[in-house]
Amino acid sequence: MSAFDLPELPYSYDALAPYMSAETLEYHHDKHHNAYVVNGNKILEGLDHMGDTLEEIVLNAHKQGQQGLFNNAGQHWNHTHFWNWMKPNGGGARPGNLEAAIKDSFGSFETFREQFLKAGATQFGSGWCWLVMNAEGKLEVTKTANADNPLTHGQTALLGCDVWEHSYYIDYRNARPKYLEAFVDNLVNWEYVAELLEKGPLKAAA
Ligand code: MN3
Repeated sequence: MSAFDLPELPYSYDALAPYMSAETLEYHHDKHHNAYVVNGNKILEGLDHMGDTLEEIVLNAHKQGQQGLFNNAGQHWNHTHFWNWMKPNGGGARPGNLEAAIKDSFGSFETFREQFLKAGATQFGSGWCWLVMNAEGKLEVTKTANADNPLTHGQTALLGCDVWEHSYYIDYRNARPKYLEAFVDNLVNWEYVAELLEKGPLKAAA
């Protein structure tokens, strides 16, 4: 991989309103995500080949303690998925395979929802909350700080929510729990989550 590219949003800037405003998406995608891409590319230029895929670069940066590269590559990976984890008129019913897996691991969707909201609300400072598939193939809820993500924990990310203040402060001010509820109930693209579940464990040879 020679350089990171900023992907386009899979919908228009105003498509997620009122749950996530055009102003939030303009800043979050055009400024924040773009900065991770630009800064990551600058760091990559000064290093030997770090990998062929973004996943390999994230994992190699983590292993080699390249913190600057890890922060930018990790956030590039996180945000590239984050845009796809949302859609206009999101939330609602889950595809059958996903619903069955959630019931199998959590007992009910409500239990998963509670755990996910709690993980996001209790992540101290900046970070992410996740629905992951662990090494045993079970689903679980986790949280990570800053740019960290399930890749470095040997888990497959199925869903992630950005709880950095830049993701919600324009629309929700300090009410992170309200943002998390809107994310799960009105924004999540469950079809994309089901696709990732179908793909199964990430086989990153890093
Ligand atoms: Mn962000």
